[in-house]
Amino acid sequence: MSALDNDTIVALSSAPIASALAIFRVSGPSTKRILKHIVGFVPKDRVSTLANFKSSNNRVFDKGLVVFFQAPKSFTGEDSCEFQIHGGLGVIKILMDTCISQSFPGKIVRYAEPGEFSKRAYINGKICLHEAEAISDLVNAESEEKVNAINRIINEGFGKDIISLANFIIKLRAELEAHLDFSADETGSFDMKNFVKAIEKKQIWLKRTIASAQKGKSLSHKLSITIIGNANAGKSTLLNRLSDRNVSIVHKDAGTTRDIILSAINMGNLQVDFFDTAGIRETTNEIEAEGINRALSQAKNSDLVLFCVDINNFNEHNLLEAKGLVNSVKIPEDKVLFVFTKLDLSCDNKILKNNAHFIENKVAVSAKTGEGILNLRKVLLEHFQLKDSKENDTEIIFLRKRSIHNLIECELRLQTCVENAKSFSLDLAAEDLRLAQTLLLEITGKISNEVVLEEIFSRFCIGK
Ligand SMILES: Nc1nc2c(ncn2[C@@H]2O[C@H](COP(=O)(O)OP(=O)(O)O)[C@@H](O)[C@H]2O)c(=O)[nH]1
Ligand SMILES: [Mg+2]
Repeated sequence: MSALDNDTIVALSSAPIASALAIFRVSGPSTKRILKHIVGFVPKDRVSTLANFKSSNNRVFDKGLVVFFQAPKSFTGEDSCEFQIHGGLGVIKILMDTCISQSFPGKIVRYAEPGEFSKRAYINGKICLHEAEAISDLVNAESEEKVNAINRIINEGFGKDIISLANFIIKLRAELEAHLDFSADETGSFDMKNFVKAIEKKQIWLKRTIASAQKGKSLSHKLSITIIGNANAGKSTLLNRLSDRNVSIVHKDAGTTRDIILSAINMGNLQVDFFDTAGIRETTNEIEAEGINRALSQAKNSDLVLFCVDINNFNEHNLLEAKGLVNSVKIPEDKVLFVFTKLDLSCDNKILKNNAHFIENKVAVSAKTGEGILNLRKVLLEHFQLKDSKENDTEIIFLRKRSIHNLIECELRLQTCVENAKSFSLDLAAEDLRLAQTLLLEITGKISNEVVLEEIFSRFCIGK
């Protein structure tokens, strides 16, 4: 897939399953020819038109809507069209074959590669690189919160802000280089204070943007939370309570759960995978031992671990043992939340109060009565820096790792630039500005590298 590719690309943009309707997309120089063959004419630009669709052997195979987009006013910037057809796999296949049958030497019509429509839109200057990524993320977003955080990137001027910051840096750099190249008589003396003040103002914006993007990180993938703890601590009961249904078997006998039980739970617009696991204890039973190994490795690979401890069996020794276990399998302590269970059986909270100083991250619940469950949900959402209500999510933005990395690096560059300017090392300060500017332009794709582009677009959906 090169920038000079003159092929016409076709793809099914909706899911490849039998459905009522499907959307089929075409983009490239042969679009009009394909339309003339299938529809019999080129529909009016941007007007949804009802038509019969003919196959390569001139038989009507479906009737539906078609929209033609004349270049450059299309998503890709090329001539393109969209067919709205019936979503049967047979109909889809005939349309696809008919398009491909219009391929001739020098006028190739072929299947699109993943992300190729977006890549063409980017190459033709219709969208910036970070916007192409955001559109792909939107296609894969599962929660309303993530959709909002992505739209803050697409619709709320993030790209403009980045470009205006880059332009600002270019201007500062030009001024600085003038001081380096010409004498003070020609340029006036270097106004260090104002220079530093101007950069520090931009650093404030950058830091705020980075913080918003860091918050959005927890939306980047489905979160996973693993429930571990001693046998009979009430882990399965807790999973059932959080799931609002009986997912996992609960029994008074220890060692009931062995396999890992998954329950996908909606929390404040977030999808979280909860895993119930085998209770940890000394055992000679091979199957149970395997269950315990799996529990620990699942815990290690999760975003958070809920370590259940029966509050009525709680003592300092138990706790040290639990902490030792967590350390031995190399789960960082800040990834562990201790959950004291069976609160309803404890006559008072003295045990917890007296030992509170041993543990930082803790909550107490009764999975049986539901006491403390709301608080647990709140603590979990807070841990991921999200709120149950939507009021406070306005500053969360969703950016890819590469963009967050560049923003952080850019801010660091500006910081060193300030330091260099303060010590009047103007040549070093100018170099810092050059690097900061490059980092920003990489975000929007104004400076790009073919290998990076291939890597980015190959992860998109086909038809996008
Ligand atoms: N009273 C009371 N009993 C509980 C609670 N949670 C679990 N249990 C009981 O403790 C036993 C073990 O529960 P289970 O969820 O299977 O524990 P697991 O081995 O950690 O999965 C069962 O008899 C449960 O009914 C609770 O919050 N209160
Ligand atoms: Mg269990």
